[in-house]
Amino acid sequence: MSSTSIDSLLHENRRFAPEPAFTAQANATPELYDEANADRLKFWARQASELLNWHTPFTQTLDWSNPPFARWFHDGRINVAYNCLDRHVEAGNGDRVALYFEGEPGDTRTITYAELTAEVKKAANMLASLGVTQGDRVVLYMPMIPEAIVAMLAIARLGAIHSVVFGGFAAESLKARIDDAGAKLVITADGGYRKGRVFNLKNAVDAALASGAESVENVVVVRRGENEVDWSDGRDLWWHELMADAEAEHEAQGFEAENPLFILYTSGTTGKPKGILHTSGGYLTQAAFTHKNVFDLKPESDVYWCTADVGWITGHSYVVYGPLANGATQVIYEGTPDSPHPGRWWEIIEKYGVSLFYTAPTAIRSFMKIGREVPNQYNLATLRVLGSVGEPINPEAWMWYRQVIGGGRTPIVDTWWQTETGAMMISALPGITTAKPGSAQVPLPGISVDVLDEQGVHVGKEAGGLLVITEPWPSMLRGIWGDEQRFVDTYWSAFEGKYFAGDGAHLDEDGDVWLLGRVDDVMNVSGHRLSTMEIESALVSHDIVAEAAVVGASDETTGQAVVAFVILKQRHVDSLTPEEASDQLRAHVAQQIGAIARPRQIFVVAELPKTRSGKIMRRLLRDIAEGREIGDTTTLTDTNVVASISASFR
Ligand code: 6R9
Repeated sequence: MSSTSIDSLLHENRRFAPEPAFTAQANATPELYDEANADRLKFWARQASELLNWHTPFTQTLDWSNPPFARWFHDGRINVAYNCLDRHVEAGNGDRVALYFEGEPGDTRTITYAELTAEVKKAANMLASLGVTQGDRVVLYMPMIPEAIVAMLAIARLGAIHSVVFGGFAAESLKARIDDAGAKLVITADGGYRKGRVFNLKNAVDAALASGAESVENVVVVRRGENEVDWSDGRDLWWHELMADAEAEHEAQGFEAENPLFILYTSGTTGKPKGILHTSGGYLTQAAFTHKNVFDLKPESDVYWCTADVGWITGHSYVVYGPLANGATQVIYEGTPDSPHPGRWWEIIEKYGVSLFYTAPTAIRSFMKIGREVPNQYNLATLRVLGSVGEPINPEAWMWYRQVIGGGRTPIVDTWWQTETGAMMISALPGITTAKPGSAQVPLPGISVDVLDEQGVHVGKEAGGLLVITEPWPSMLRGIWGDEQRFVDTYWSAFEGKYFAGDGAHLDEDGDVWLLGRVDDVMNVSGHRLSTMEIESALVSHDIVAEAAVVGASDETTGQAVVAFVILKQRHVDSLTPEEASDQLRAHVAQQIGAIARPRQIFVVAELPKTRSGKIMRRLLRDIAEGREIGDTTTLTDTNVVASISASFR
């Protein structure tokens, strides 16, 4: 938490009151807060009953008798896929478009709720015929195509558990996740499009399975990239061939509200990613409630677009479950924002008349760098709510987003939440909240947060500390897959009975929350969570490295960037130039973890600064990586180390 960021927040005085015309038609009302404040559990019970369809209604809202293990609506029975599909068709909305798919090469598909329901029913029968049943884990490793959504919903329909692994992760990371989840099936594609080229996904699955992942019985392959793939007869099966033979009818069965829905791996402070476990009824309640009220969704008329990939939590809650539970019409786009031209996103907004748009600050900042001339060429007048997620949005990016993309009219909702929280927790409500650029502002109705000092004392107004969540919430994680103790230790041990989020926060004079970034060893690069430890482990796994330290240095576009400092093994010091070593190691990290983890810079150094107790002084390394004056070094064992590092930096 640097003092400069706190200062700049304190000087942000711009305010944007809601437009009366927006307020008059808004889904949210100020009474939502009153209702939730009066009786939080009754409030969530009402949302769960009104927003969702229950096979068997619940009678108990929350069982918190064994904290931190929560059970929400646990005696109710529900089918998540039925809520996202069949019930909209049964209500007469089968002809409404569910998905406008835009492939990167420009191919398109329009899929109605009736069509999506029919596909998911067939896919559920297909998976059942491969032996997938309640509680089984299925790993998805796919491009952003409709089949990814069909597969997720088909797995949910069977009461099985999906674990989506982002297609940018390398084979090693994929294997570790398949092993940890004990998946019996992998669904992938031959390849997907990115920046005008096909990237091969099937290869990585083959590599993962060649070196382990023995739980996997079959690999189902969607044809997308039409690239050559290796085939393992008996194990590998084409999606389209199985679907052609699948039965059309499938009746959705109700499962317990606490039936696991998915595992999603995310970076923590140690090297091993955590399998965050989410369940059904509570998760879907909060995903649907927040999507409806934070975006002011009018399912009959809005066109919604969230740019996240389904490999991330935002893609789970705000591409798949929230929008589809609410019967929304949405755009999904396969490729990158600037392919084949820098106006691609704005062209898509104009083409489909997108009205609700959800993206990340890193994307906004990269568009700012290109300039407003690009979006100005497109008609963006249909936009009426703009959302931001993934990292703090700096006030300048917020203003640009509102003025250049939102034409100075649209409310902006800066939504704070995490893989672990499952759904949005802190956000303005459009039409209700007077917005402050750069602040996520207020907990949503039914959510209780606080900012505490290290002793656990509330910090009061105009002060900074650590963000905690003080009451259980419906979409909270239910655990870490296979590691109960890590769940308790990571989130519930810092402050008695409270969830510790890992973020620093500041409360302003109104008590509004300003997020300040992670306080642990987790970096946030382009809105993606990466662990310093995980990248250090990858570096030291390379033969030439003796020791490595990784820091997140601030970066104008990506928020933070990975910067590594490595000490080479003696025998390589003279045989490799620092440039050669750096090139090899950057490629190695990309191959071990994925391209998103590739360090921006690697500095080959002779020593690393350590405290007397042997801890690497990351703060100093960050100072060096960001080109600042070196701070206090009095606890350093050898102050010359810093001088020699900064010398090699130049
Ligand atoms: C949804 C998502 C979670 C971490 C979180 C925080 C950062 C997310 C933010 C934000 C400030 C926002 N974060 N949204 N920081 N303002 N609106 O991104 O989940 O990938 O698990 O990351 O992202 O640091 O702790 P996840």
